[in-house]
Amino acid sequence: MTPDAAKAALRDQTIELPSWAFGNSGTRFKVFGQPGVPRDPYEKLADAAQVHRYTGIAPRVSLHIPWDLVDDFSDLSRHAADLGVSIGMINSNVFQDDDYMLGSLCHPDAAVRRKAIDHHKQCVDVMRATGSADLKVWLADGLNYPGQDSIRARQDRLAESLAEIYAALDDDQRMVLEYKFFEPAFYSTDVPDWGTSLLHCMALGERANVVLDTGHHAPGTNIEFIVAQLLRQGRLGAFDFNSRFYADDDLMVGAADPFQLFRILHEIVQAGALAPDSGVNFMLDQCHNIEPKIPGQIRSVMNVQEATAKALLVDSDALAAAQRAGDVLGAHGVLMDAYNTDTRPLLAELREEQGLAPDPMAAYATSGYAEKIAAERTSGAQAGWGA
Ligand code: AOS
Ligand code: ZN
Ligand code: ZN
Repeated sequence: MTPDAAKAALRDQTIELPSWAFGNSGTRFKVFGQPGVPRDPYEKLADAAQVHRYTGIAPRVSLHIPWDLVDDFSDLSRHAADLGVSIGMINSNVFQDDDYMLGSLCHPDAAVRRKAIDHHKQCVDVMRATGSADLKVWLADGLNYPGQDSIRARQDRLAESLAEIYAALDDDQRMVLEYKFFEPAFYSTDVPDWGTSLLHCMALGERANVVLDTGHHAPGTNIEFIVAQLLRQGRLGAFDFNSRFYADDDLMVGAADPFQLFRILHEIVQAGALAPDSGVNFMLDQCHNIEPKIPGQIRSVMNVQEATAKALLVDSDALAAAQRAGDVLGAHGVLMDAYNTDTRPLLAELREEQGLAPDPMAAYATSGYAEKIAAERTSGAQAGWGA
């Protein structure tokens, strides 16, 4: 597509930010605190709004319950609107309570399953209060040892629990189910892959779709194939974008493998799934352990935007012609020409047309916001991972 057509498509793109990316995070070895870290969900939204302010394409913030629990969610929603953003997906959390040691929706004890189902119903209430359209479910459920529980019975319990949660949704609300091949369970995870997620979603109904977290696959997995397949079925509900070198590293998207990100976005563009009404929510799921959080999010949004611009610049007519002709190297060359295009000048131009600074990283760095929050947020505990 031409640069002008690419710019038109880029104007419609939106990326959702995770509230937890703004809190302190780390590994099991150490959590490094940073100055100015948000002390509550209100301050997380304020920081997320900075990312939108400088990039212009990050207007929604995903919440995690209970990390982002507040007394009045309508008030939090109004606060978001005042800041120029809105509340996106509501993530449930059934992995941090002692009761969930052996699972949540798949747990052998009906009382624990009841607790986990009721937590999801509480999340649906939060969706009603915030106007959020999507309930995002990721489960830590699984087994560490063969024989620990029945793999098959756990799938039956999962289907039953999910059906009750799905039935609690309003007609205009969706559920999205995230898969992950391992961690924290090391032998067998209950929703380990896109096939399992898709089977449960298909049994639930049309308003249940799959979440693809780019860090949740075995090394070498062809993620763009999964993207293409889910799009064919109209079942790709959302991305959790991040980068991984080894496991679920949650590093900045596009940092480890920008070519993979391009290949994923090429499938999205080919399927016409970039527009906001495509049903695919482009979300980041990252943790900034050693880099500053707000610029970390700005960089990530820009990485997705740059990869999208490259995917839009693919000469699809030339590509189709080469593919029809069986011209292997020609077709590959068309794709690589787009990937090797420097899209930064085009994006700088687009931002200027939208009244934004051409370089969001530089604009944020000179805004004084980082210094202001470091000076102001000196009392109280940080909110974030595990808060
Ligand atoms: C966990 O590995 C998943 O990526 C989930 O999306 C999770 O809810 C999120 O990363 C916050 O911990
Ligand atoms: Zn995720
Ligand atoms: Zn993850």
